[in-house]
Amino acid sequence: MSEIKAPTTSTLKIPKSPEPLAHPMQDYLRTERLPHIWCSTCGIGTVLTAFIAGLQKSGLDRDKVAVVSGIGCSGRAAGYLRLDSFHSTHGRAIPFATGLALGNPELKVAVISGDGDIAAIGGNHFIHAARRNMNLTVICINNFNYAMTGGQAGPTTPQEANASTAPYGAYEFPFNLPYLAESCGAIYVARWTSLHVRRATKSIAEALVKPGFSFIEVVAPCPTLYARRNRLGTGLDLMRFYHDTAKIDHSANTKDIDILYQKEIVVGKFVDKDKPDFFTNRNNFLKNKLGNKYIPYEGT
Ligand SMILES: Cc1ncc(C[n+]2csc(CCOP(=O)(O)OP(=O)(O)O)c2C)c(N)n1
Ligand code: SF4
Ligand SMILES: [Mg+2]
Repeated sequence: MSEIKAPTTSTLKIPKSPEPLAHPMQDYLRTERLPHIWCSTCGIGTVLTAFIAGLQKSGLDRDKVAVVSGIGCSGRAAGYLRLDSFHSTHGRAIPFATGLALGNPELKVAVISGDGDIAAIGGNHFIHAARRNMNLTVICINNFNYAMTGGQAGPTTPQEANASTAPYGAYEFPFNLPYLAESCGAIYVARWTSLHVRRATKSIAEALVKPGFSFIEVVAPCPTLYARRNRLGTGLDLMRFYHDTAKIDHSANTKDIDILYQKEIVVGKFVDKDKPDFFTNRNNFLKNKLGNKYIPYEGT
């Protein structure tokens, strides 16, 4: 019987590995920070993809764009972006972003953060930034819970949904975020799910170039906490659910689009109107009062 020889490095033909393909969005990502922290089939990465695509589509000069996040799984979004981006503190993304916008009116400032960050601890900042028509685009990734800290119920948890602090189901009345945003004065309001990547991308591109306060809610799966606790399956199962139950209705009245537990989700661009943004309003008002004595505000 002939002896079988193990291949040596001289006999073994190792195919030359092709050059690794560059990720199409690599230029916009801090790749040195990867791998990211998000769980498999989590929806946050999809929103980040939509944001980068929306930014590219908007035609804005990326050197004049800043992105701010708060704390939470969603709050990690800013840190992965190769832009001027800030991972601020819980609930304080909007005031931080407001400071940037005030300091440099040439900047387009976007906030990407979670439902807890924006609507609970940061709720007060949210309503006042919308009221002032501050020049911000706020993107809220709504996964219906405080994911990072263990799946507690938050201000958007639908009634009946189970959460670590609501073992018999949530009973509080949740916020309808588009209605809240519109009521407070937002000039652009849309809601999508993480399945609607192209539509969310288009909304982000539109919102980014619109002066004033724009708001986009993106409903996204949290498979590890919200979905597992409610036995809803993986993120893919939730994407199937969005596919089967989301209804696009741009003409829906925001007051009618509450999200009920595992029921139809109305999505669309609900508000797109013009109103003087914070700077225009301030300058017009004070110019009117003070005449030539007034020096228009152009940043610090
Ligand atoms: C002042 C303060 N309070 C509480 C926390 C704890 N905390 C960290 S993340 C988080 C919840 C984040 O929820 P959400 O904004 O919905 O983001 P998600 O993790 O769901 O993406 C909380 C309560 C904190 N970091 N700082
Ligand atoms: S805990 Fe939920 S929200 Fe956080 S990364 Fe995992 S799946 Fe995403
Ligand atoms: Mg959340």
